[in-house]
Amino acid sequence: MQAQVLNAYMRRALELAARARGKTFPNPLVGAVVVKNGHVVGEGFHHKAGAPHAEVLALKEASGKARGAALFCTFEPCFHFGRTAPCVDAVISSGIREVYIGSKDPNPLTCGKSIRLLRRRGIRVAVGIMKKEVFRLNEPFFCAMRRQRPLVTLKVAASLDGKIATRSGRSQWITSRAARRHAHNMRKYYDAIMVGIGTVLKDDPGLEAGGGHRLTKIVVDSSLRLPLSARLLKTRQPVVVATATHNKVKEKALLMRGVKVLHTKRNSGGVDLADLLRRLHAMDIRHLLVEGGAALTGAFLDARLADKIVFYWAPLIIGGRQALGALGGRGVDTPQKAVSLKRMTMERIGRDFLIEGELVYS
Ligand code: AOF
Ligand code: ZN
Repeated sequence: MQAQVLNAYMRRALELAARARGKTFPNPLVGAVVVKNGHVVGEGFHHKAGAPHAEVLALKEASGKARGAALFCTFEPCFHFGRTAPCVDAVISSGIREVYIGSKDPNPLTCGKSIRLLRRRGIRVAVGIMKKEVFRLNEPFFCAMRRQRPLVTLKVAASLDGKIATRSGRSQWITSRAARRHAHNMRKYYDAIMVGIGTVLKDDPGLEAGGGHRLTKIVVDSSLRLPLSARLLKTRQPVVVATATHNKVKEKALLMRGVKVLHTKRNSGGVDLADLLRRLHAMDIRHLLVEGGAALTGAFLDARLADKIVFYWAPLIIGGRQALGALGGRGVDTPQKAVSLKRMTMERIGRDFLIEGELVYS
């Protein structure tokens, strides 16, 4: 098959995979297409963790037509017994003759093993078709497998002059309703949301994603100040409090409300974020949205642990030396050391701008 044709089928598999965006955590987004004599005879995608894998669904739809056909899958079929049986066995027994793979599965349980097995069984395998696109669709999963921590995105909403509050501490509202609604909608693409205790004490946010989306709420609270009446405790979503102190009475009260208390290593700023991320990884959290405040987002940058930023930029000038800037922490001491943005995009949301990019540390 020509490269263009291969890409077209892989693009279809990617399209299918993307339909479940935000719904498969902790699993990746995977799509599969079965092609016979130039016709698509089976399609499938992974809907959610615990549900059948993409390849199995596509092969099921193709049924007998899979014999002698080509399979396009965004990920290498799995090798292991997990929540489901290995896809690689299903591929082999279906009589598929050629397998076109977007990317190797970075999960060490599979990582290359299925590719080798398929080849040993005389099936033609090509790997790396639209690999970049597959990677981008699954960045949280690749980050988890390679770095043993969730992918971290910082969300900031600030005025033209980079302020997130006025000199008297008022912050409602700097960005428009449209931008706020947009930010709220984006929460469904994450499996965890994090704020610092300062933000909870000041704004008492609910941190909901809506639509029944499961979003673990995490509060970074070095000295366990979280009020038991906090709004974020009032829903069924899981809540985690990350702390660097011990307080038996408070911990028990939190536990009674279903809150998980995570004790992390302590550093000069309180909770050690690298340690916290390791623990969140152990809880299978893949994609973390850090919503503030300035101290927490600044600490993520100082620790070089933030991967991306979404910045809502309002055309308002607040001014004032005492008005709080968007990012706290220590920051850098020369412009050469500033964190820069790669693959930046900018779009208009109502009257505001949304700037997104990957963070590059110098
Ligand atoms: C595939 N096809 O559609 C997906 C794969 O717990 P399980 O059994 O659902 O397995 C999850 C792992 O399987 C996941 O970590 C990743 O390595 C792979 N995902 N593989 O062949 C699929 N979603
Ligand atoms: Zn599988």
